[in-house]
Amino acid sequence: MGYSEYDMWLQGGEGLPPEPCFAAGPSLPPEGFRLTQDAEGFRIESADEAGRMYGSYALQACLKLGKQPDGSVSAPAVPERILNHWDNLTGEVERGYSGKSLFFKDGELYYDPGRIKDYARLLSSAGINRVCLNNVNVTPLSARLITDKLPDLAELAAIFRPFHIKLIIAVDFGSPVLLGGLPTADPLDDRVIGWWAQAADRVYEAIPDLAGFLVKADSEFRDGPAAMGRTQADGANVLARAVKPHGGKIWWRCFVYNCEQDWRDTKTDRPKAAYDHFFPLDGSFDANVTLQIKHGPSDFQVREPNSPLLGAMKHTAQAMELQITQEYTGQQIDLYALAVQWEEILSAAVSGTRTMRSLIGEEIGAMAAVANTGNDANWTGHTLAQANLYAFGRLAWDPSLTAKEILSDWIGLTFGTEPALREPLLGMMLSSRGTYEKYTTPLGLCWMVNVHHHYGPSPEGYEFSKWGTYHRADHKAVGVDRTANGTGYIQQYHPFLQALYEDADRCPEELLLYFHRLSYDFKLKSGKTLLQHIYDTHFEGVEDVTDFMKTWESLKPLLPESAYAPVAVRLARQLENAKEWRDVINTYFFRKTGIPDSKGRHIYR
Ligand code: GCW
Repeated sequence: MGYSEYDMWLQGGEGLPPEPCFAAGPSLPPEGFRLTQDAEGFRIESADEAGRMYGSYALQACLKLGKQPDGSVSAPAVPERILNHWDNLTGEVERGYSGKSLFFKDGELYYDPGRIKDYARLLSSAGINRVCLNNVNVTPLSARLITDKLPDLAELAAIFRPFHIKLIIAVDFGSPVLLGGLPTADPLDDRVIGWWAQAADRVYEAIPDLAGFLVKADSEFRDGPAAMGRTQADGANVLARAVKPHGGKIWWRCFVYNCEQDWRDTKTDRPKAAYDHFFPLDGSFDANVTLQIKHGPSDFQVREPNSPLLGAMKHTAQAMELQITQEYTGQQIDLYALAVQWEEILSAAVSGTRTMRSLIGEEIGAMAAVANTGNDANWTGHTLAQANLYAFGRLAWDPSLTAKEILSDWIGLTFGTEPALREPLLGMMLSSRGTYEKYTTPLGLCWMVNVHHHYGPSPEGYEFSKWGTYHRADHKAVGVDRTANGTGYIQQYHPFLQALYEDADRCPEELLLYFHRLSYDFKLKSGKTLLQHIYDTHFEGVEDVTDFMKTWESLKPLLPESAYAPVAVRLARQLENAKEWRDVINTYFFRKTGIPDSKGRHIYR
């Protein structure tokens, strides 16, 4: 028997229906399955072992949710559904809010094999099939995962393998120097080409089904080809050629920008960087290179437009990168159901006729996301943040799902289908993203966070820094003009979107301050001024959190104490955070403008 049957029917315990019948479905797509039910029982058809496993999970979910198998074929929209851990070998997790690394400690691989097996099951049950365990910011320690740490990594790969999950390794572009002792990492140097080929041979001998390497190059002080006068394509291709004989791939990140900008420089505009660097290179990447592009042009902010690079390159494989870990979205203290934001991202237009969703499985051939898991007992710190991991897997499999469907399933599978619990919790989770946006940075304002750790408000924390993240608020206006008269960023979009974004009266309001510099008395569709809208949302956001607390309290009798109490503690912390944001942001704008709240609420002086 394959893994899936074993897990489900022999370990599953009492009360399960008879073992399903597994049937070959040679015409079904890879990893896909068809689930049916007749008088004999359940039947799972699939063309391969992975399909049997996913079909078994789907049946389990159906039974738990009280749904009937509908007999349709379920198959993933993209063949690679990738999780990126930002775990360091020290055991620390960059932007991690769920404890320490599940895989590493004190410079070594260190893990509980039973827990990793549970984790592999967890990920595969959500549809995830590729995992990179180490941080894209590769340290000298973790660079050695492709040398002396390789045998240990191979043991971990073996735990993931039965769950149809392949590993990816994040590598340092400077490895030929760092590990190989070469004088250069120049991708066109024969010694470097040879070094990477040998490194790949060694790695694939240890882990023959490794999916490939992930690279962050020329980004935030990482080594990269630009420093050697070479292009991003030169850099990616040297690695691609090394892994190609083994069937491997390269995921090359596009988060390349100038992180040493001078705030006085108003011409350089960070959101333009990815497109400027990569679009001209369309067609020069080898076929086994995938460019991994963050969904937005800034950096996982609460509200950004979609990256104009996604879908723009017609001859280059692309992956969309999302962030499950809540770096800028409440750090797993504040409730934030990312499925809502991701549904918006996928539903947004990329032209007059297409949405981002329609590119998934076409121009965008893979989905990747930064993990939110760690060694906390509940995996994700905030129990309700588990829904974010689940949502990523579900959306990567089927981008047409709505946030409501996904969250409703998650609540049903986690806490049961009792409507008295499910409906209020669903309502709370669905509104959580809007609430967070209200009390932090509405209208696409972005970047008013505390520096370094990125939790809590600091309106000018990044205003005079080198990171290229400015809102340029003064006493009259706020926002960066990204129109043709400004930085010209909007011109990177399809003409349909250019027309929409250029005009402040037509621009989607939630993105107004991303694209425009507007005076505080600019009138919104509601008739309110921009400033009054900012005041209002900040007061409302705090009220919303108070409502979340009441809702959660009302659900106490229906929840296990182990779920209830820790979330209640986090909601109380969220309320403090929301109040801090409200007061700091409202006071900031009041001090800039001297204009009071039209409703006379208290704004600190
Ligand atoms: O947002 C920034 C984060 C960094 C991260 C970087 C990236 C891994 O603050 O912690 O580094 O993005 O995506 O590479």
